Amino acid sequence: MTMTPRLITIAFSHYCEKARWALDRADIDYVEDAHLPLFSYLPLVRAGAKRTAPALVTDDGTVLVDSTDILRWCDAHGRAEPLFPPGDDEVVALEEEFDRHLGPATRRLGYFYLLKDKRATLDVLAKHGPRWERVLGKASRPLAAALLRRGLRIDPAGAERSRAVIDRTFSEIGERLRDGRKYLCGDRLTAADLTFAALAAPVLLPDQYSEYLPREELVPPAFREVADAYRATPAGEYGLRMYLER
Ligand SMILES: N[C@@H](CCC(=O)N[C@@H](CS)C(=O)NCC(=O)O)C(=O)O
Repeated sequence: MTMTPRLITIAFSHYCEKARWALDRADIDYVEDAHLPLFSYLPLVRAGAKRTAPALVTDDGTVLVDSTDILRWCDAHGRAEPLFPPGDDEVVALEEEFDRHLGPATRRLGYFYLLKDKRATLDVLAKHGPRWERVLGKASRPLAAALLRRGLRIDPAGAERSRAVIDRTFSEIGERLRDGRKYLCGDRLTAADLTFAALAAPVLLPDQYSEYLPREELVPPAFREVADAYRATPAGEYGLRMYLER
């Protein structure tokens, strides 16, 4: 029996955004099973996945527990040009590098600014996931924020380290783009481009990601300032350009 693939997510997670982008691009029919942070554990464990979102339960019941595996599955089952062109080791290396370093850094910096602001946090928590999670998430916001802060080491020193990782990555990508190329590898979008743009989204705040962000007027000014600075860099402009093609 085949079923519609189910993507289990933390709705606003950038790794989940990466998976959604690949599935949408490959024109694959799927349903999103969206949750709030921490509440995501139950459906993930039930599906036999790891604790991290996203996980994809495919049409034959296979469970993919990592966003990179989901991208590869899209290549095998979708209709788009492959995100991993056969034999292109550079795409593989860049994608892996962004996953390991850029993703955790943008997540920490984004949470650092978001969690300080109660109204902005509540706005994000109110948008997706089952109603009971949103009600409970709202009521337990201080506890949930404390757990996230501890679990992800979201503090001023951590934020500074993450900022340095993002700055380094952005300047390396800026260097790469200096010869005027439109994409990181070759002349079309690959997993490297998609992964950079999705994982940079928490600091670029692309319009196309706005349904996962606090409403414009609730974005804390310090957060907006940081995002504006990243948006103005060559790597930031390029990330936003990838989003225009999303
Ligand atoms: N390598 C994983 C990372 C995914 C990841 O870090 N997901 C986060 C959300 S942004 C998560 O589910 N965290 C919950 C936890 O680690 O307990 C992937 O690419 O799928």
